[in-house]
Amino acid sequence: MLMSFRWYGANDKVTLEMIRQIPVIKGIVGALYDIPAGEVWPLRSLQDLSGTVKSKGFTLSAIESIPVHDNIKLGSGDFDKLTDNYCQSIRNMAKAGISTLCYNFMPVFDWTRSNLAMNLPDGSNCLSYDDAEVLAMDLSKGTRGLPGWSTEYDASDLKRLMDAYTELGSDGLWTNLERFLKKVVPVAQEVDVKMGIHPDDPPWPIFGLPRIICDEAGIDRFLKIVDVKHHGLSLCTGSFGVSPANDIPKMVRKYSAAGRIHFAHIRNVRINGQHSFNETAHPTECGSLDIAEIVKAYVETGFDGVMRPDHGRMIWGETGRPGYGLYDRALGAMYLAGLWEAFKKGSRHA
Ligand code: CS2
Ligand code: MN
Repeated sequence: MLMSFRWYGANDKVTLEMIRQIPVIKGIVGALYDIPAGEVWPLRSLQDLSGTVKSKGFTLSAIESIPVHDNIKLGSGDFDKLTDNYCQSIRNMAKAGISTLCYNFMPVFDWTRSNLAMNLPDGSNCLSYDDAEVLAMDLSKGTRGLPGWSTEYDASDLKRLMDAYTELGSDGLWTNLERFLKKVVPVAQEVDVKMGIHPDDPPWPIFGLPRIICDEAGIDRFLKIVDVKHHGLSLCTGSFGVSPANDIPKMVRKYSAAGRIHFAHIRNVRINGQHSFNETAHPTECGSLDIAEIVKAYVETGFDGVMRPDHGRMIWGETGRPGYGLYDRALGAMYLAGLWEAFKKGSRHA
């Protein structure tokens, strides 16, 4: 297992020098942030990123994420050209020595929250989600000013996209995912890049848009599309875990034993009601997920992929990118590494 930390590049307030002082971190999860969705990620830029990370003593353990262009998800327009570009980005990743790729297939919106700084009783703050608040958001002016959306759409683009996905529905989205994977996965296999899809976050449809990677049934269907090892999961406990029906330790056991988890995102969440939750500190006692059982499942199935603490709270007065401050993620990494060491010493994989 390679304990890693997400880093947003030269503009990140959390620097590689800071990350280096978290004793357990060996890998950096990075991305290029100046390439428009759909274009090839240049070899040279990937090599530069990898070189920067290496010069501070880390491995560039994963790319999170190469965005999948909406025309791929919609199966429209320049689908073939965009997919060829995606394949070329994967080839370039391999040439730059990067082994793991995280991506997602969520229509229009990536992760969605109603509050990016919900106050907790201990004085820290965290990301939270409540269906009623999300559904009350006014999308008629586009996404500007709404919490968390990295891509800004103006009103007419947003409406056009949302109408197209609504018409497509989840069957159409599955078809396009299948078309995409049948072209991309053979390339990933050939160049030995492990692909892990990130689940939909939250794992239910929002604004009537289809979402398909939400539970075990969805994962089973997904993995069968191309039944090879390089086609797998970025299993995010906090994304799947806000649905009480998802038994995360069981899912980890099943898919890790099958060798299909390449990237483990670990974060805890507190479920407050139907489609309502907030993120919490990592330890089991802080939320609704049994993080110790989850790490145990990884250890006992011999997980050898990339692991990272996922979103943290903002603590000790820190401000910055919601979910991606330094302090709480560092505490999370230490906790996960402690659990890992303890279970490893007690298991036959020691
Ligand atoms: C999030 C996502 O849960 C998470 O890790 O921060 O934005 C995630 O990076 C993407 O959905 C992966 O494609
Ligand atoms: Mn995640």
